[in-house]
Amino acid sequence: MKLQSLRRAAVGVSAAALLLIGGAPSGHAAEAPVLRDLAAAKGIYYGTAVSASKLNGTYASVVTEQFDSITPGNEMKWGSVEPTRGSYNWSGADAVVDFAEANDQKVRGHTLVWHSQLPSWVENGTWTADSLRTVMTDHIATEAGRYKGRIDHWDVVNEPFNEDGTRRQSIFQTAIGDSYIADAFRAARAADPDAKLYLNDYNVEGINAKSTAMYDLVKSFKEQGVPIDGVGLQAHLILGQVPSTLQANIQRFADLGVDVVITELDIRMTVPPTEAQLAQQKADYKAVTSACVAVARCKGITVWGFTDSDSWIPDFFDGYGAATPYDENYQPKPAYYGIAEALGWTGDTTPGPTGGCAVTYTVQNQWDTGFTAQVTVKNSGTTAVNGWQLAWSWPSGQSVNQAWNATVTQSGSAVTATNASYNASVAPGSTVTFGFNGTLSGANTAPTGFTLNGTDCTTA
Ligand code: 9MR
Repeated sequence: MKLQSLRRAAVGVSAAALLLIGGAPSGHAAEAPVLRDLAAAKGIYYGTAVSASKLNGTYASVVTEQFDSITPGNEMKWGSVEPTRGSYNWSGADAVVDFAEANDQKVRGHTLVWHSQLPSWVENGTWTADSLRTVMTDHIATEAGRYKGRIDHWDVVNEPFNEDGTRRQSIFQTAIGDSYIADAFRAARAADPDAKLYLNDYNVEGINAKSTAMYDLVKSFKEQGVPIDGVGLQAHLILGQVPSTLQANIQRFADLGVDVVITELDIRMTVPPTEAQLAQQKADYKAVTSACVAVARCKGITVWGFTDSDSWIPDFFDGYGAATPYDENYQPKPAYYGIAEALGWTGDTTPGPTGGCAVTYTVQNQWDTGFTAQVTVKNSGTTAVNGWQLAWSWPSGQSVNQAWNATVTQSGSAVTATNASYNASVAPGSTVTFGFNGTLSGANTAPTGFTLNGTDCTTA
């Protein structure tokens, strides 16, 4: 609790908000899971890529609350830090590292050597093997040296393989040759001996030609004493396509004597998402997280952006999106609960709103034997409700026989109204309305004591 308070204080969350976030002030509202705490209890970290320019407000609050590792999405890339030769811009990278230290988070440095987002003076330069090797190792010495002791992992070399396992013909490969990767790792070790050094790539999550090429390279590095500590499996996945060999692949790298981390997890789908797609995404996030938890040398997971409002997917894949665990309004999606469940959380996956709810119950029409009622439920809390059940008890023998905008069931005097597919989500401050016809046996006393997903609501 002390640690959490410090985290929250560090981003300036008010005392009133602290009460709402940390506690369950109304009824028996479920406590939202905290991924970083759940992950720590399993011996791993849970991280997110961040954009330095967005590290304020709600975005920053969620990053500090939920994650214990952050990765700058772009700010440490060569093109960002040295756009023209010899002229450096460390502002974004510094901001991310400073933020992490203020919030008790580790930093994954991303990335020292990559074919993409290179400054054009490197990409389009005329190089000999020696001249480019020197420029590359100087760059590593400068950047990894600047952050020496402050970076947990470095992605030393990113995406060096083609899909068939051959080497990508990057400027480094074509100018320096196969040895550039080992050269880069040696330079990184010299620059920051305490940072764990990673080789990172995509489409290497399952066992395939590309991941086998990575495996073979790591094996040869271990045999030759080239300093490597781990491999990063990016995991930019498609809905419903978590590779069945993910855990076995993690295990085979672990067996080589290196750590494994998931570095850029996202799971994209066609948009707008349906409830069924969001449920599948939950299962997929849970499966990836479980595979990591199952292997001792799998040290952590980073999602590539935690909110759908800060994800690269819509810009790169036409018609796809919704790839992260939070929606565009920072509300947790089912995927978030899938992660939490894989980390051992056993709470309610459809908690009531933190901060409460308010019900307005109106009898609109009444006759001898029956009546029509309308129920409006307001989410007066600070967290979204995704899927809801409103429960109450009849005081004078009424029963429901036909409902609209909800499915209503009754057992004895206990009534449960469940959302329709189109009104499952209730954002903070919003309302949802449904109605029904009931039958009477005498009086028509209005019910009180409504609960929304177990949270007590006030009645108007
Ligand atoms: O998230 C990054 C996005 O903002 C950039 O536009 C993009 C440019 O290539 O790079 C994204 O991050 C990439 C990461 O550095 C390496 N693996 C693939 C990621 C998604 O493209």
